[in-house]
Amino acid sequence: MALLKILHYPDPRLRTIAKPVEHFDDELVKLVADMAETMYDAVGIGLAATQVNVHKQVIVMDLSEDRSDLKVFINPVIQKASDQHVAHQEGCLSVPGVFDEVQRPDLIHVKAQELNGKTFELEAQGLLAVCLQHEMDHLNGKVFVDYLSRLKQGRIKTKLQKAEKLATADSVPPLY
Ligand code: GNR
Ligand code: NI
Repeated sequence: MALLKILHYPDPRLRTIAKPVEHFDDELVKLVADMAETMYDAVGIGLAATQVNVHKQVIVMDLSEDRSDLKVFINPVIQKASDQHVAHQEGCLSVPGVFDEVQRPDLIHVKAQELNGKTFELEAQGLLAVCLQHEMDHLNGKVFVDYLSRLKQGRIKTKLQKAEKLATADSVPPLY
């Protein structure tokens, strides 16, 4: 297993559209294991492959209190979404330190595949629905800040670019 590097907004690679998984092989098993390790290490509730610069339709998630219920969604598709929307406070491992409200359909019907290729369907509501839509957006090159005002997007970009600069400066200390 290995920890993967999480891309940070506004990295243009977060805009890449993920391709469907075709081969349910050992390479996919390794990717899912590494993504799960990375998600647990970062204390997130979900992670899309896009965020670790792998552009395949793969999502890992664990909404359990004790982090013991790993869920894997390969090639997910929303088959139906309710007209009724609900607001939820969202955060993102690719947008550290930023939390804001996003409106999304309250109830969704999703079809996806398991790690072994088996197809399953589920009806999601509440946090599961929010998280699934947030992760599926990543696979489509979308980040939750895209739903916020241009003013907020600009402020978030500036804040994260400054943080990135500081992090780079810290890792290369001056000689004197
Ligand atoms: O850890 C995460 N928490 C979260 C909270 C509210 C709505 C969505 C999320 S997903 C996020 C992890 C992440 O960035 N996944 O892409
Ligand atoms: Ni995210």
